[in-house]
Amino acid sequence: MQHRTLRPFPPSFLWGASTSAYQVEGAAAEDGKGPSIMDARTDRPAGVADYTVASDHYHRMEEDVALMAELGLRAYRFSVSWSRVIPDGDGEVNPAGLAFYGRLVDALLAHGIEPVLTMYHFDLPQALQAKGGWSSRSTVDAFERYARVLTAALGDRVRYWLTINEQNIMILFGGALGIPAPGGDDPQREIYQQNHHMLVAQARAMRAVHEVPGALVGPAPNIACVYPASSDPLDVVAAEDFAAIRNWLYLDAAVHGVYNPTAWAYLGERGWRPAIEPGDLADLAAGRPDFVAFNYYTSHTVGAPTPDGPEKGGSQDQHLLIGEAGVYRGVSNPHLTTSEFGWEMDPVGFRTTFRQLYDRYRLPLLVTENGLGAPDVLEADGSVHDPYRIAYLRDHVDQIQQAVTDGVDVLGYCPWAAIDLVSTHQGMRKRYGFVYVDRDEGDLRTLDRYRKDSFHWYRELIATHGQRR
Ligand code: BGP
Repeated sequence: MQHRTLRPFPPSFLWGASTSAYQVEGAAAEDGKGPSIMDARTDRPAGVADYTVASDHYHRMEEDVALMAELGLRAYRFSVSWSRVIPDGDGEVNPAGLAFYGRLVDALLAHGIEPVLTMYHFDLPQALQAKGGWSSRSTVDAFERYARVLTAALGDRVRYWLTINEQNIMILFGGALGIPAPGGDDPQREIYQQNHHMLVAQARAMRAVHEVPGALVGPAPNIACVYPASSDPLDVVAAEDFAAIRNWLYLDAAVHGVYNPTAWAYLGERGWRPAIEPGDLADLAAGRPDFVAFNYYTSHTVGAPTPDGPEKGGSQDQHLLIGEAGVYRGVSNPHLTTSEFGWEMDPVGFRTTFRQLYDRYRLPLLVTENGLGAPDVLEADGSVHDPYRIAYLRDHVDQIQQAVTDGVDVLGYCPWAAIDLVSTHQGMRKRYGFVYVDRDEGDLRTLDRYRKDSFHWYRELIATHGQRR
């Protein structure tokens, strides 16, 4: 039902915004930073921006934090570049790299902005990749050690910790993100071995965070409700199967420390179950989150598969579903419109996703990404008119309040992105920020910052605690 009397946002609600290290920082080889797999990417079409300079946030951090303060942010969700802190992933700590994040955290706190720190957002150190990446058990140990380096350095100032950003999208649609494909005789089996290693690494990192008094930790997958294409019971089963493979596999493991049974059966039937070593299940069981963070851009709609397909697909774009033979077939939802980049926009599905998450896990929920990618235009007078983004965000905030009124415990909302940054595979022409960054794909121009119309809109919304929107 649509509530007519809405509950206000909780007083402690964290109005925030998000970025990730490799997409915003630049300075890809400065102050001792080692290369990450994102620096080593070779799959971008010619002319699409790389991450060498990105939004130059590394050099303009104070200016960017001042803009966040002007926006009124109560939280800023960013990620740490693992290879900036430990250049080869498991060796010497780079004090200059660590110091950057110390300065960032101090700048945020000085403005009353709560830091929300993601340990790992797609950018595995290239040196670890060269040693097998997540196929190697040693990467689990390296991640735990890295997590402990971060908590030791920043645990006195950072309260909210996120482990791994969108592990599920890395596993299911890694090609769209530029994650190197696994080798081996059966790459799909290998990918679920990598997934298992990440789950164990995440569990150990959660335990490490809990050794810091007062620190809170959560996983940060991309979660989308999955609709059946019709009331045909076979479509309903396909929707449940895809939800298990896409969503619940990751969160059942993170929250309850167990594999989701539907997903486990799917893996078993295909011969893709990972090898589980002694101690892994105990590690999974011991890593308990305090909250669930999730990214939401769109819902998905699926039907039962047709007899001969479709083949597993989707590597071109993480949210344009094709399907998987014998499991599900992605279909477009006739009730939804799409963004310029083809992603369906579904604010009501956002509320449904909140409800499903809260029903399943009964943990506070923190939105760590949500937003609209569009090719914004900088006008001659320095303004940027992005009414489409305001409409998207307003519709989604409306649905958060419906979810709050439903009784869901919502900690905060960190839309993507605090400022423009380089998209995962569409460069600078797909912008998300409240702040425009003056550069395009190849031409770095001034890199100056300009407030978009959505900046002024969001500032007003935060100032009125969600009332004026
Ligand atoms: C999520 C990622 C982000 C981000 C966003 C938008 O998958 O966590 O890193 O980029 O989606 O995606 P894109 O840049 O492909 O539009």
